[in-house]
This record gives sequence, structure tokens and C-alpha cells, in this order.
Amino acid sequence: MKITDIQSPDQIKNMSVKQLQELAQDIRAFLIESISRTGGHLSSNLGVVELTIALHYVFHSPKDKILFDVGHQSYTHKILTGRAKDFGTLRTYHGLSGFQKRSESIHDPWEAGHSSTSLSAAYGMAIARDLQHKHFEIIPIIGDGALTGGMAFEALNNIGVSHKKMIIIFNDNNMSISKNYGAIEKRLTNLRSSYFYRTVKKDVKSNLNQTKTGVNLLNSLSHIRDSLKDSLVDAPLFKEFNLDYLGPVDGHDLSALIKVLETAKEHDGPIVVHVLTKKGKGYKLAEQDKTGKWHGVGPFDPKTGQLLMNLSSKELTWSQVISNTLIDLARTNKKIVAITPAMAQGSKLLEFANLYPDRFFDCGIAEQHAMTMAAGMAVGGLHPFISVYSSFLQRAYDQVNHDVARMDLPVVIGIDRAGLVGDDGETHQGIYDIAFLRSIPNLILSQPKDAKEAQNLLFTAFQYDGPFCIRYPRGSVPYSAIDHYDAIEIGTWTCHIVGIPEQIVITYGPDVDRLIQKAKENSLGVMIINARFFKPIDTKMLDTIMKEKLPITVFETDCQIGSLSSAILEAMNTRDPQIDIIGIKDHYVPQGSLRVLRKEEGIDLESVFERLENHV
Ligand SMILES: Cc1ncc(C[n+]2csc(CCOP(=O)(O)OP(=O)(O)O)c2C)c(N)n1
Repeated sequence: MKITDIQSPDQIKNMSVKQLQELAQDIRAFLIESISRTGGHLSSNLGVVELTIALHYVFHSPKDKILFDVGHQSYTHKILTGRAKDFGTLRTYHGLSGFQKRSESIHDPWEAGHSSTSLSAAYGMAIARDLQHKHFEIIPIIGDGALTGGMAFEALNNIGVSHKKMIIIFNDNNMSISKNYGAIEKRLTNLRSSYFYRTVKKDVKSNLNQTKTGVNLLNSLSHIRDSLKDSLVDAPLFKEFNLDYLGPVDGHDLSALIKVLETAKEHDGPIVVHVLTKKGKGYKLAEQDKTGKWHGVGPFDPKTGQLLMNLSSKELTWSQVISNTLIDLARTNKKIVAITPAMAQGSKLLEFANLYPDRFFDCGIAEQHAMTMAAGMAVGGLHPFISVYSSFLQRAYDQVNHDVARMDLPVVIGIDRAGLVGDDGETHQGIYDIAFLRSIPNLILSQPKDAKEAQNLLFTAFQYDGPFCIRYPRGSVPYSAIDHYDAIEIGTWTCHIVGIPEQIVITYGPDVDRLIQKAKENSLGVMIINARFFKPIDTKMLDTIMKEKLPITVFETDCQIGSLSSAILEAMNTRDPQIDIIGIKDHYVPQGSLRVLRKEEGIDLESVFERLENHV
């Protein structure tokens, strides 16, 4: 079958297993060819081809709801639901999304991009279904990486006592982006190995026996029970959550998959189907990958595996610049430790991990825990560096505020992929962190304009005894290692003059130099301000440039509400307060009665009235 001819999953319903196997091969070839041109999440998708075919064979989408956790592994689902013809537009503007997307297809009941949400969403959908007396299946598919995210366990904690019917597919490929870490991973190793001896296991006793729904299932399924019996093993991890369990099953064996899914479908209540898949299946380089290089790739030559876009030899990614500097600083500063929530590859921390294995911590997909752990390390006398992608830092907002900033702890937060990230779309654009961090007391928030400033900022951050954020974008920058570090005075901006300035532009990050270059090329007389601190901002510099009486443009590349322009307008307003703003200042408010606190903060009615009288 021509892959692009598939319009609907109905087309595979009458296929034989052999035909489905051929389809799987064709889809794999299509994925490799297509992703090699567009880039995308190669390994994860190659791993779930048979699983997705089996899901669409057994269930009836869109009536039944298939939810992929993160959604990065939903390409075969897209193909089977009539979207193969659009794969040339994958992850491009107005093209096919790299994740499930509700606006894209009726077969996408949910959308994500961030990890570990599928179980909560499925549970919510199950509650809505049952309260409205509707009847359909809900099938979340969650990977072993995503299962390290706390949200998944919070959901399981509810699901396990709910008796809501749902089939949780546990897609276990023994990898997150790179190696998966933690106790769960260890526990799973035992569970996985049961697969290898299941065929010789004589007296298999399923944990299905141990819950009420499990007994029902076994009774009602006597006809298929025997054939499945060999697949049923004790599942300690899921049993603890009161969940029935089937598996582990070979995720590349279509007949086994279909059988186990049909069984699970009969089950009344939540059930976990444990599926063992091979990440990168069918593409040798991806199969052998242990570091996550093939998890998400740019365009490549499928024959050689060579990436088609190579950096110039003088450039490094921003993440690499930060990582090199961190490695250098960590040589002499033994208090430095590095933390990543499952992004060692993307954040370029693998070299640090190799050099300082005792000082490197991969927490799994657990931004909240990672941030509080950093705070704990700081209390314990270390000076942690935690690297988090800007959009994933949204997860750790309370931990930055409550655990790091409130106690004013020396934690350096590297905000990677800050600003627009491009092809991963809405969920990954790192454009909100300035706005959501700026309101947190005690926090320093900065962004370098070039690699030299990045190195000096990181050096400065480790000189500072409090929370210090450095954000840096996706992409690369000309780099050479500096031979000595210069501390940067916190809260200072720099001024760059091109020609005879007729106007002023305040901007930040790599756009500073781009703009200088462009102004020179166009003989534009302009004063360009490098606003390398968003908090605190350089109010002295602001005063100086205001005196120039030149038109000022704030050029920001992140969300406009609450970011640099807001900071500037707030500061300007205090100098010429036509608008008098009354509110709680930039600090943590201690305990006290509301009456006392309102008075102390100047937001009680008397204080407000006094201000009103003085304002006229
Ligand atoms: C909150 C959050 N943190 C980090 C990521 C980056 N990320 C995307 S996929 C992935 C690994 C997921 O592993 P797994 O669930 O096992 O799926 P696999 O790709 O192995 O199939 C990570 C860490 C994310 N999407 N969301």
C-alpha cells in the first residue's frame, strides 16, 4: 500500500497480520526517508510503528481516544489517520505539527509537547465520559522516560482507586532521550527481564487475580486467557498503584500486540499494558544510540547518517559554550555540581558528566524535583548549576520561587532554549521566562549577547551568593575560550554607538550584535543598548539615555507582556509618575494579620488615600 494513500485507520481493519507487518516495514521506510529530509523525532517514532498499527487495528479512533504522552512519537498515528501526504511540511510554519494537535485532526483528542501529562488527561477524560454516560475507550501511551515525571505518578495515584476504564500503554524502550535514570528504571529492569523467561515459566500467576476487576477479567476471558497466560507476570510497580497489568509484550510482534490489546479492551477498569519496544528500530545508527543523538534530528543523509547542517568550525551552540565554561569553572570550584532534568544531550552536559561523574545529576523528567534538589544542595554548601529549557522551567515555577529565591540560595539556573525555538512549536517556545521570573524577588535574570559575555556571566553567577539565572537561546554563536574571566557588575547594561545616533534601541542577546552589524551596513546612526540584565535593570543607564531626548525603541524577542519593555516602562514611570502605582513591592511578604500587612505594604485604605491626596 502506498503510504500517502492511507486516508483513515479503517483501511487497515481487514488486513492480515502479514499485511500489517508489511505495512509496518513500509511506514518505517517512509519515516526514515521523510525525517531525513525534514528532521524530527526519529528514534521514538521508529520504535512504535507496530504498536501504533495494533492500536488502530484494535480500537476505533476517533471514537476511541488515543493520547500520546509528549506526542513526539505520534508520526505513525498521523500516517494512519490520513496525514502522510503532509509529512513534507513536518514542523514547518503552518505545516504538520511534530506532536498531536487537536486542530490538525479529529484523531488527536489531546495535545502536548511537555512530558507526563497523558495519564492526568486520560483520567479527566474518563471522568467526563462516565459522568455523561458515554461509551468509548481511552488509551494513553506513556514512555518509560515520561513515567519518571511526577505528574504521571500523581495521576496513577488517582487512577488506581478510580475503577475508570482506560488502557494505559506503557511504551518501554529502556530510554528517555538518552539513558533513563532512577529507581523506577531499576525496578523496570526486573519486570522487563520477566519477558525473557516468561515462555518457560510454568505456574504464571497474574496480579490480575489480586484485584476485583482483575478477577472479572480473568473470568470473562477464559477463551483467550490461556494464550495470554504466558504474558501475565507480577508487576510490582503497577501493583502498588492497584492497577491490573498485562505484559510485558514484544512491541514489534503484531500478533502478540493485537492479542494483548484485545484482552485489555475487555477489561473493566484501568489496566496497564506493558509493551517493550526498541528505540530507533529499523535504523541501525538510531538503534545503537545511547546518548540521544537520534532522538530528535535535523535533516540527514539516511545512507551515512551524516547531518546535513553542520556548524562552522568557529561556532558552538550556546549550550556548549555554557557547558565548556562550566567545566572550566568546575575544575577549580569544587562546589559546582551540574543538574539536568533528562536533557543531558540537548544541554550538552554529557562531557561534564564524564569528567565529573560524582558531581553530575540527571533527575529524569522532573523539573520540579530537580529545582528543589538544587536548593537542597545549596543549603548543604554546594553551588549547583541547573540547566533547564525555558519552556520546561514553567514546570518548576513554584520551586524557583518557593525553594530557591525565597531562601535566596546560591543556585545558578541556566535557561536553555530561551526565546523562539522554531519547529517544536507552541509548547516549546521559550518566550515566557523573563515575564514569569521577573516578578520573583531576589532573582538575578540575565542574558549574554555573545559567547564572551556568556563566559563572564557564568563566572559572575558563581561569584554571587544568591539565585542567578542566565538565559541563552537555541542555535550557535562564534566562540573562543577566554583566557581570563572578568566579573560583570550585576544590573549593568552596555552601550554601543554606530555613527551619529539619531535614535536608541534597547535590546538583548544575539540581536545586539546583529543590529549593530545591520546599522553599520545601512549607515544608520543609532545607539544600541545591550540590556544584558532583565532584573535588576540598569536604571542609571536608563536615566542617561533618557536625557538624550532621542526616540527609543525596545526590541524584545520574547513575550511582550511582562518582559524587558514592561521592566523599562515600570522604571520610567517611577521617574515621572503620571500614573501612580500602588502595590506590593519586590520582596517576600512575611506573616501577619491582613490589617498589619496591608498597612506595612501601603495598600490599606488610609495609605491609599494619602497617596491620592498627594497625587493631585
Ligand atoms: C516537561 C518536559 N521535560 C522534558 C521534555 C523533553 N523530552 C521530550 S521526549 C523526552 C523523553 C521521553 O522519553 P520516553 O517517554 O521514554 O519516550 P521515548 O522518546 O523514549 O519514546 C524528553 C525528556 C519534555 N518534552 N517535557
